[in-house]
Formats: sequence, structure tokens, C-alpha cells
Amino acid sequence: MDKFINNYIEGFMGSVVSRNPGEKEFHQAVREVVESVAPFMMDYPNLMDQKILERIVEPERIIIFRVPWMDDRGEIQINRGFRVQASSAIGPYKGGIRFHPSVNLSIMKFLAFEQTFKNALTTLPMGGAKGGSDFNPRGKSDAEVMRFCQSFMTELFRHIGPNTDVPAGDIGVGGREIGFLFGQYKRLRDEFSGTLTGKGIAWGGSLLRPEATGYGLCYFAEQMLATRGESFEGKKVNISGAGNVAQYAAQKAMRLGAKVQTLSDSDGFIYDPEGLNEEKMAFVFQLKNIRRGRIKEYVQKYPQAQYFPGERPWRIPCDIALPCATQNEVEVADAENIVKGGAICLAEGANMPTTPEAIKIIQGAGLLYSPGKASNAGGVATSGLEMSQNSMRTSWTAEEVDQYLRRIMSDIHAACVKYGTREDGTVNYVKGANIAGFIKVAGAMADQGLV
Ligand code: NDP
Ligand code: 2IT
Repeated sequence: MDKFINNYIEGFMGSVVSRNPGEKEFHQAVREVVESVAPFMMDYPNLMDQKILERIVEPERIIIFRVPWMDDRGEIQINRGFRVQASSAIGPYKGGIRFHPSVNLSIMKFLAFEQTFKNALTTLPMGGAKGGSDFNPRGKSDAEVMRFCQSFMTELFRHIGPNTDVPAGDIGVGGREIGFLFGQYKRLRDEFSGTLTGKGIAWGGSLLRPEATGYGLCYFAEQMLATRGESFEGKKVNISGAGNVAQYAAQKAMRLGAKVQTLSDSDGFIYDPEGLNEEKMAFVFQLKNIRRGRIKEYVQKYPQAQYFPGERPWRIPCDIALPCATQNEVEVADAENIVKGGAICLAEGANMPTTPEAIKIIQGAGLLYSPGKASNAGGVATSGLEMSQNSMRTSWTAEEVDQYLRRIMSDIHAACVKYGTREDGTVNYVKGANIAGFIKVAGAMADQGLV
């Protein structure tokens, strides 16, 4: 039987690779899901007959468009815009927008594919999508970012809507960009709607949406730790990234009693052996979100910390690793360091930050390990709560949103336990998350016929 399943997986992946040549991140994301769900699917011949897996790896729609804009010197710039609408099986397409020079079709497709399963796990009715551009916001003025966002939305607006597709933020897209995108959308449609999430509190945003991914990550990790009678209290935590997810993961971990030792950006990482505190966090928020500075400036302000240019934080021993920057940022050597440093848990805040080979090392060493689609789902879940508040034309208190968020993260954890518990009682969160997400989407697809 194992051989049969392996042949099935390799045959399936062979066709995915040849239909989507060169898209290595997409292949990686698909393989992980197929390896989890193939053995499960063998017991459901109707899912095989319906070719659910073959359909799920083919996005429902992909839009690629030119984004022309003018920089502050009056020079014309051309970028490429994307929206990958992967699945509308369980609700309107939903997922973030990424502005980063590395953005390409493979990265958009992997993110949209992951989003479909993640959104299914949230328990809320949202399909999967992702969008973005190879535009690099670094070093751009507010006026340039605004002109770019307006040009991007001038094409995107015709493909989205509150019941069609609801974008949000991701790398390089935060409150400022969502504001510019929303303003242009509203102007073009002459309609004030909940078509984007991550909006400002005064104009339809949800309390706690900025915090939600990082907080949700810590709530999920708390549940993982609890399966071994552990908690954040007194633990050394290493975090990569210094953006939205990293900042609020750091704040929550610290408030749960952990010592947060590291933050990073693409230029290097800082190590503060004394750990972050509320005052240092306030400095980081100001540095990153208002001044848009680099993380190395932390050591000018706090000289007991060290800055390591060109390196990632994983060689500093820790108990809990929370990668919150980007895909494939934890490679084999990093995973070996994490294990050697005595870590007990790696919970992903970023999307697919750990390479498949590194995952094997982490799981092989018996660490608690959760894939981003489970542990970072708090962000999109709270986007779903923002959509609900917009539809009801109301707003909930931070306490109400936090209660929902905690419950959703706990439900996702329970789903992982239900479908991922191994014979020895430990939990394979990858298998659990993939199967739980797949069951919901596949069932909806089977119900809705061949569309
Ligand atoms: P931000 O743009 O706010 O921050 C991104 C951080 O990661 C920055 O510190 C950035 O450094 C670093 N980074 C980005 N690209 C690279 C790279 N190629 N190599 C090294 N470092 C890099 O993004 P978010 O915090 O929103 O997103 C971080 C991750 O979390 C992403 O994987 C995203 O998909 C995921 N995520 C985000 C959610 C959200 O709600 N925002 C929800 C769920 C997942 P630098 O400034 O040098 O680029
Ligand atoms: O990867 C993600 O889940 C996000 N960037 C958040 C998407 C959303 O719609 O809030």
C-alpha cells in the first residue's frame, strides 16, 4: 500500500511540475499537502473520481497586469501585478497582497494555495487567494507608494469585491498601503464596502487585526506547549523578522513571560541577551512602523545588544523558535542549530519559512513543529471577523475580538490533534492541518459539482 501511495504521489507531482515548470515554491507547497492527504484520500474513492486534488492545484483564475507609475523624479516605472484566485469553494477569495522585489508567479501561487487550506482551518467561510507585485517599497517616499497603490488598484478593482475577493496586507503591505488601496477602490467603485481588510479603525477596520497574526501564533504555540506540560513562562524565544508578525509575536511572547532574544531583517539580526521589554518594544514599533528604519538601529539605542550583519538568528540557543520573516528562511544548517541549542518548539509565523529538509530535522529531533497554515491563521481569521463586522455595520471591542481569536486558534489546534495524532500520542501538525483543511475544501467542491 505504501508503495502504491508513493507511486501516486510521485506521479501526481510529476504532472504538477511539468504543468507548472520552474515554479519551485509552488511545487514545494503542493508536495507537502499531497504527501499528507494522499494516504487519507485512498479511503475516499469519490474524491479520487472527482479529481479533487487535480482541481485544487489549478487556481480558479490568475490575473497578471502591468502597473505603471511615476517616481518622484518624474521617471516612469513599470511593475508587474498579480492576483491568484485559488479557490472559492467555501467562500469569497481571501488573502493578502505582498509588495516585495522577489514576487513572481511561483510565490503568488504557493501563497494562494496555502491560503486555501489555512482559511478552511479558521472555521470561517473564506476561499483562498494571494496577490502582489515586484514593487519594492523600501526607500520609496509616501507619495511614490501612494501613486503605486493607486495604479495597482486601478486594474485590481475590477476583479475584487466584498462577495468576490477580499485582499489584505502581507510583506510590504501594512496600514499605509491598505489606506491608499482602499481610497482608490472606493473612488473607482463609488462604494464604501468591506472589500479590503486591515483597514484603519476609523474607517471599517477591526480592533486587534494588526496584532492578530503574532498574537494568534503565540496562542497556538501555547496550546502546542501545553501538550507537553510546558508554557512560554521563562522560555528563551528567538524571532526572525521585525515586521507586523514578528512585532506582535514578540509582544505577546514577552507578555506571556518569555525572554525574547532576537529580531531580524534581510540585512541581519539583533541579539539582546537581556530580552525585550515594553519600553524596547515601543522603540521597535516606532523604528519600524513610523520611521521605517532598519533593525540594526536597535543596538545604537540598546548597546548591550549585538547586531550580526548578513546572518539569521537561529544559531543563538533558544527554547522556542518563531520564524516570522519569509519563505525558506530556516534551512538545514539553521534547523541543526535550533536542535543543538536545545529548542522544544518551532511554530511558524511566516508562510512556509522552513524548508522540507529542515522540517525533517526539526520533526526528527522530536520538537513540536507547526506549519504556518495552522499557526499563522490568526491574521486571516481576524480579517474574517473584520468582514463580519463590516457586513453587520458594527464594531466589536478588542476583548470580543481577542476571545474569537483565542477560540479559533484553539479550534485549529484541536483539528490538528484530531487528524494528526501519531500512534505514540504525539501530534504531526503538518498532517493534521493539511487533512483538516483539505476535508473541508474537498467536501465543498464535491457538493458543488464540476465547476
Ligand atoms: P512585513 O513586511 O511587516 O515584515 C517582513 C519582515 O520580514 C521584515 O522584517 C523583512 O525585512 C523580513 N523579510 C522579508 N523578506 C525577507 C527576505 N527575503 N529575507 C529576509 N528577511 C525578509 O511582513 P509581515 O510581518 O506581514 O509578514 C511576515 C511573514 O508572515 C510573511 O511570510 C507573510 O506571508 C506572513 N504572514 C503575514 C500575515 C499578516 O497578517 N501580515 C498573516 C500570516 C502570515 P526587510 O525589511 O529587510 O525586508
Ligand atoms: O498570509 C496571510 O494569511 C495573510 N497575509 C493575511 C491574509 C488576510 O486576508 O488577512
